[in-house]
Amino acid sequence: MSAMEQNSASHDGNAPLRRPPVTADDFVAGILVGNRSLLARAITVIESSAARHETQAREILQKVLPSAGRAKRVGITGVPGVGKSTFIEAFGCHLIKHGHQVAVLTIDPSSSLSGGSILGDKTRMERLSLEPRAFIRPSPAGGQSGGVARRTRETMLLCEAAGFDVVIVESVGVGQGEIALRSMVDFFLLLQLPGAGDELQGIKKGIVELADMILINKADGDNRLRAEQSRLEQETALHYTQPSTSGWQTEVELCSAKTGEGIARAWERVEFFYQQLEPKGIIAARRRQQSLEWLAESVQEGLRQRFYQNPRVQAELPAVREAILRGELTVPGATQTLLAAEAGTISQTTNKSPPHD
Ligand SMILES: Nc1nc2c(ncn2[C@@H]2O[C@H](COP(=O)(O)OP(=O)(O)OP(=O)(O)O)[C@@H](O)[C@H]2O)c(=O)[nH]1
Ligand SMILES: [Mg+2]
Repeated sequence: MSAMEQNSASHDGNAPLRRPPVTADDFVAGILVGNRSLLARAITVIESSAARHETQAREILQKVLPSAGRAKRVGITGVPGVGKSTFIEAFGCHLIKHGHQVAVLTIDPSSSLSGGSILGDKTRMERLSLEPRAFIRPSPAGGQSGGVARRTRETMLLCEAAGFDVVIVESVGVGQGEIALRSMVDFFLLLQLPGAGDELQGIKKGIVELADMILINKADGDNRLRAEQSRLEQETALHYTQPSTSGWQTEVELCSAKTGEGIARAWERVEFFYQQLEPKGIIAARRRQQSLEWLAESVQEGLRQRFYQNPRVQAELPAVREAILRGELTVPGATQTLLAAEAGTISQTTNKSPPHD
């Protein structure tokens, strides 16, 4: 069952990893019995963009698929400082106390710069990270989706197969990330601050419309009254927006991640959401739709990769870019040239003319 080849190659080639080889079957067997270390390593394989990992990642996913899909998938977003980490700590601990196994996939937008927020989250999710029934995985933010890691969907499936019945995905509330997050979770929770209007909180109206629940956090101490006020305003505003999920009226609740008030209530509402919508097939329908969106994205990513890895494109690209910079070639013309190069239908390069002005 174990691999014959030695998998000691590393990314840069000068610091070989001397781990014993692990096959896709090893990973799958480990994940299915809830082995944390193999789960974590499988996620690393999934997140890798090395070609040999991609093949193994596909095999792992294919094999865990029948055991995935049973978790409640909850997305959490909100502007920096709203209390996402503090909330997830309180919420996660509450769930564990009630017998759940909780996976938390957090996105670390700063990992490439400093790794700072991972350290921050370790201290802010201190209790949760010590819970044997919790699994916290920070992932580097993905390029295009801005705020959700490139492989969050796959990671979620692995966590489900490993037995986690609640998967929380956190995204930083700064823009398009929320749309990507909405397209991979069942329930979408937006944390807001008391008092300030949406504009001041940097939250676009479109994001509010994605929410199944708006939770006004920090509703404690002097903030309590302002939080009540915000709730009324939000509720009024919601009268004029389309619900994010058909058959579910978006709710506004108050909570304090710090004191724990409202945390139990928030989970009750999530459970109620499933009780109401699952029997009607609304969750399943949403997931099917999400799979199609995922397929479209995945095909796009595959095409983009194949395009830029094509040797003819690589040969053509520098000259085409130069020609655009010199103002000699239009972008549509350049695109046509590159697509034709990829398809193998032309072979001439754009800069064959002698270099004189
Ligand atoms: N009073 C009060 N303070 C809170 C509450 N929740 C979080 N805080 C504080 O708000 C600050 C930010 O909390 P975080 O949990 O780090 O917020 P975050 O949304 O994860 O922030 P980023 O990771 O930077 O996006 C911290 O100082 C928390 O202690 C709350 O319910 N009440
Ligand atoms: Mg945080």
